[in-house]
Amino acid sequence: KADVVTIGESMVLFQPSPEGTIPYAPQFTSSIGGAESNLAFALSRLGKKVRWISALGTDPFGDLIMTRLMGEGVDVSQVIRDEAAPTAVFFKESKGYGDPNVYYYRRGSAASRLSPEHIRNEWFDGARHLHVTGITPALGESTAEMVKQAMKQAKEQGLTVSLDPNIRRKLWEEEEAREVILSLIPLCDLFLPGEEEAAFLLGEKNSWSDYAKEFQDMGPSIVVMKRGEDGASVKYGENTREEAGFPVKYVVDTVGAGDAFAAGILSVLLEEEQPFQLSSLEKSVPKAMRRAVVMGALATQFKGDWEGSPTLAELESFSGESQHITR
Ligand code: KDG
Repeated sequence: KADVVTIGESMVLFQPSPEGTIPYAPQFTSSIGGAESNLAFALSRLGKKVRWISALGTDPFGDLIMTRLMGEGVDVSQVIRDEAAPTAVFFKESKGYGDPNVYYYRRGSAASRLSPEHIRNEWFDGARHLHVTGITPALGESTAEMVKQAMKQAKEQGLTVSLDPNIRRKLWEEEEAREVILSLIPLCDLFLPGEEEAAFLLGEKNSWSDYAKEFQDMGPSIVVMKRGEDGASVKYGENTREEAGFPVKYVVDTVGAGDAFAAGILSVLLEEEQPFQLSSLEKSVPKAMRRAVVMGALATQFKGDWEGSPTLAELESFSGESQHITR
């Protein structure tokens, strides 16, 4: 059984230690990153059952990713191990100002060879919801086909679907990115663009509700636009709502914040039996949006992509819902 299935590449992540630029790094720490596994970790810490699916090499990097996910209670039973291709790695370098620089070594990786033929009914058996991002279709034509098919099949098997465009310009050409992501929107129930991504996909518009309406007309019943420190806006049915940002003193690392945001919103929406029906959304959206902005803000407080993700008890205490005793 799984509350959420998520499909997408994880990579081993190397970062200079002590923090600094790559050419002068005496040593590197190793961890793992990947938008979908970031979401899996965050949801698992919030008490949800998550199945993460991707392909990994049979190398030690693949083993490292498997053990990290298993250690956090994520179901990895459907992960493919490909003897003929490596696990991807990436490097993140932070200069202490602005967003970190990311360098990918993922071309030809095991996950980039995923194709529709890999999809199994077992991927979605006993599950309620599928979450995918625009990173997977950026890895190649076969992965783009795979994501589209997976979204369709998940719907056929009764799952609801969310899509975070997660546009990574280092991975593909703008025109292609726009076309492919627009083609996936009709297949999702929840669409989660950032402000710049919405403008990238539709061109500049006058107001948030113009973007939301146009996305909604393509299919999703709820559209949430992330505005970084300014919070987020949501539209479902004819309802709109603004959620203020959750203030933080100091941003350490913005990578992974969008994934934590998505985990926050899903963890609340999925408390409803029919999460994307208007009556359910009317009930759950205020709490879901609040939790999403808190999760996103907290994720900026840590250097790793997901390690700082809170447990449900920590989160509830932090947002004043209950008291968590720390010492
Ligand atoms: O959303 C965070 C991800 O971008 C990061 O963990 C690495 O998946 C990754 C990517 O492709 O950039």
